[in-house]
Amino acid sequence: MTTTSTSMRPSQHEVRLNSPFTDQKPGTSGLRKSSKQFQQPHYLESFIEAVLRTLLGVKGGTLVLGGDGRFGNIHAIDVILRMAAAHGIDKVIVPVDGILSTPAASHLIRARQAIGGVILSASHNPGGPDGDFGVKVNGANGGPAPASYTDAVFKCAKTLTHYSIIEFQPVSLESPGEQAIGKMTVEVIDGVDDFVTLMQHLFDFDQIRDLIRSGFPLVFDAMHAVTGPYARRLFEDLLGAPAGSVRNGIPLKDFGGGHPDPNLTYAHKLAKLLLQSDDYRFGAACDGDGDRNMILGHRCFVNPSDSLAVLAANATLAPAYSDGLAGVARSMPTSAAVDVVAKELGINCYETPTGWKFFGNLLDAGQITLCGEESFGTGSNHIREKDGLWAVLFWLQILAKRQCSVADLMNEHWERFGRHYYSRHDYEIVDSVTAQSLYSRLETMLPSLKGQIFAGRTVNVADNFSYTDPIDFSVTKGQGLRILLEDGGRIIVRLSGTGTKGATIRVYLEDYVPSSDNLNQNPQIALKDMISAINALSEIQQLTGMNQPTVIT
Ligand code: VG1
Ligand code: CO
Repeated sequence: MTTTSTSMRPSQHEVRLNSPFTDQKPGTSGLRKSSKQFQQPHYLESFIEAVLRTLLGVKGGTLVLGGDGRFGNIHAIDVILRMAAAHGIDKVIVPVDGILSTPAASHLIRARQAIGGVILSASHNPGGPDGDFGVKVNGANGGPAPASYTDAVFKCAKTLTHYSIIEFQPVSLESPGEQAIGKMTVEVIDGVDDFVTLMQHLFDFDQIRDLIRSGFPLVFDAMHAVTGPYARRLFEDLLGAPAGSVRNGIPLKDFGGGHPDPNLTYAHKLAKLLLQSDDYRFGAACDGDGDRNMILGHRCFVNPSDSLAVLAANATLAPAYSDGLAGVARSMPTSAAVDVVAKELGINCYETPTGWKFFGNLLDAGQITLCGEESFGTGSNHIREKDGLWAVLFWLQILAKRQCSVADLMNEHWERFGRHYYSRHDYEIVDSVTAQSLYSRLETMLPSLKGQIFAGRTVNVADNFSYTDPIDFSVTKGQGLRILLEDGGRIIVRLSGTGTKGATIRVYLEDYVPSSDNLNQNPQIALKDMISAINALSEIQQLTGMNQPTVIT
């Protein structure tokens, strides 16, 4: 039973009561599932109904909508537009072809004073009919919705009996212009323009252009995901990099069969170009939805935790940050490299749980300017998401000012601040029950570790990380098992919240050496005692049946 496009009145469809959302992990932003799961009848619709019932200001409000171009993007945009119209949204801003990166969405929400945005992406997870799809909901500040909102959405979804949608032919997303669905305006915009203008305000494009033209060959891998159109405009059209500097620049529904996660495993072709050939001086890649980044120099991989520290130490070289930083923040498993920089700068450094949403309050309150995560995420107060291309431009800005190589910059940084050797070991697609029991067993062993010798050092702290937000005092518990050793060594074990197949166990390893020490070891060798100590304690290899991690970063 639906109304026709001429009457434009919302029609009620009955949705089965056995809600499909009961398996959603609590506290996770949005919904990330297999494309197959999203194809179940009314699955997407029930989630969107709950979102539109829970979001503030829907009637008469403006919404931003777009995605990373993966399989399901265009269909979801069509459904969400018709549901938004049925719920009384006044205007939806959609980019051409529905292609919108997560950072560009965050910027648009803020710039257009929208009530929020819906971003269609499963981020770094593969796409296509056999891959994953996702719906992320951001609030009016442009950032990922807090747990209180997502919990309310799932609560609402469980009790739905119907959803509202208008029957209407799909809106054309081919070129900019205004269209209407009933009383609602659909404004199709160039999705690249606003973001590029923002970047031009933050960085000195003339200086970066001079660097690139001075014989500084660079390569950017868009991994056939969302950043291709942005990167081509930025690097090739505006900054003078030769055509072809942006590789895999056309967004594809299945990312060309790849895994759009910019790390040494999934972006190995790019890594090889920088680490094993002499053709390029700088390389970078972003993930599916454009919020992550990997930075590479000639024969030099920049660890993401170090990247944040380098940006903080050199921030004043970029016009946007020339007045200095209010403070910085990092997620708990991110190395303390930025803490050392913050100490020297005399600014606060906050430690938050994993996930960008925890930076939101600190950014909104003006307590921090830069923040980052070990998982290739870096960002600033210019938006409320991590921003892959922003980080790449920031690095180029610093290199343009300092006129040195990436490797020289890293070496100088360690000589000044000391080095945090760092590595993350991921065990992917582990049986969920096995992973949970390994984690619980390890947690019960922690209290007896305190004061003991572990990996040859005294254990100062062994606990499960709990966070009290310094702005709203909300408490978030159970954010990862920590073993903190004397002299700054840290071992952390967490279960991933973003995987869709089984469980992923992440083991984070970190050790600090002062600048007088050996700064040029392979991290796997520098961390070998910690690696064998945690492997033995957790029995991770016996319990998972895996004799090595799936991904080592
Ligand atoms: C991972 C990362 C985390 C990041 C999250 C979302 O989460 O570890 O740092 O914030 O992905 O990134 P988990 O729970 O799998 O460890 V994205 O690019 O999906 O916004
Ligand atoms: Co992402």
